[in-house]
Amino acid sequence: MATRRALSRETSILIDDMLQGNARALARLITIVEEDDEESYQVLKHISPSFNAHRVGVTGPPGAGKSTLVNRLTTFARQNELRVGIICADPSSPFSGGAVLGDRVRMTQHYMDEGVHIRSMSTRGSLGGLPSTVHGIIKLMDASGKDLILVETVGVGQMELDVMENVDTVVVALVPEAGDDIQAMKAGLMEIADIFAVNKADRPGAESLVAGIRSMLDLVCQSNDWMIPVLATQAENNIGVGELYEQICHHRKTTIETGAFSERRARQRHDEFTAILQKMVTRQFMDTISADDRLAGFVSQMNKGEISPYAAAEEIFDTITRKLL
Ligand SMILES: Nc1nc2c(ncn2[C@@H]2O[C@H](COP(=O)(O)OP(=O)(O)O)[C@@H](O)[C@H]2O)c(=O)[nH]1
Ligand SMILES: [Mg+2]
Repeated sequence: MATRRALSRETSILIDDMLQGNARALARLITIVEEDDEESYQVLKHISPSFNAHRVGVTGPPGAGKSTLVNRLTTFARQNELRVGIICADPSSPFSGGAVLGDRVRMTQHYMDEGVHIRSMSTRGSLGGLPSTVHGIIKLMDASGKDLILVETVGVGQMELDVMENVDTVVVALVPEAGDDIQAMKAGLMEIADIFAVNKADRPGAESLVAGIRSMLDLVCQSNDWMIPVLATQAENNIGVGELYEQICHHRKTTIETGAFSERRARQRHDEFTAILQKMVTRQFMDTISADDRLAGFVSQMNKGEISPYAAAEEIFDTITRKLL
């Protein structure tokens, strides 16, 4: 077996501090988890298994007003004395890094608030963080005692949809622009939304977008337990955001009552377990292959095109598992 590193003393102290609510310790642990290596595994293994925060994803096209909504929702949560974690995995401006700056400006009031921890993840190239990393950060924030975690992603790709698999409530933000409802359908946003926020409702076309989404929802089979609300919001003017906040709370309450909440969490845990196991097995196999000339031979034959990837994988798999079992 590959040697498994134990948690370093330094990291162990960081974890203790983070569990006491120390913001600097939390920030440093997030950096460790972002590395997605052995140390990050150990950190995630050690943090409390009892998670209490409600995890809310806010997704939608760039410019829909997601950051503004998150900012407003944070204000409501703070009025209710909830501690808030914000994760912006929004690379809307990967070239200039403007997303981070913009979000900072939009969330200035919360930057000075000790009850709010903000983390931007747009440094990781176009995807703004891998789903597994975002999931790790969500857990860290949860373990550090946050009550509400808001995760902002741009709803454009599979990665972002995967991030949304890791939350309890998904808010899809759209704006009244030509064909936005159709865009939402194409991007797979209709399937993942628990709540729709038609933002920039001060602009023309908002009402018809609300109606369009409602009629689309009528076509798909909705669960009887939760009727997906379609709300008109003006994040900029703080109109309709209180209702959005209430619907988020309502979604939590309802799904806990129906059992959908724990079902979703169970599915997330299972996906996570499978992903971890896959990584561990792959790493172990790769180590074994590089330490064994015969096995490495299959790989180089495969690289040269002399045998197929299927044949190489099968030979190697059979050889290793015969030894193990
Ligand atoms: N007209 C109008 N503009 C808004 C509204 N909400 C946000 N905006 C503006 O839309 C722009 C994009 O907002 P932002 O929150 O950064 O969008 P994001 O890319 O989805 O995070 C900003 O200039 C906001 O001030 C709204 O309700 N009405
Ligand atoms: Mg944003």
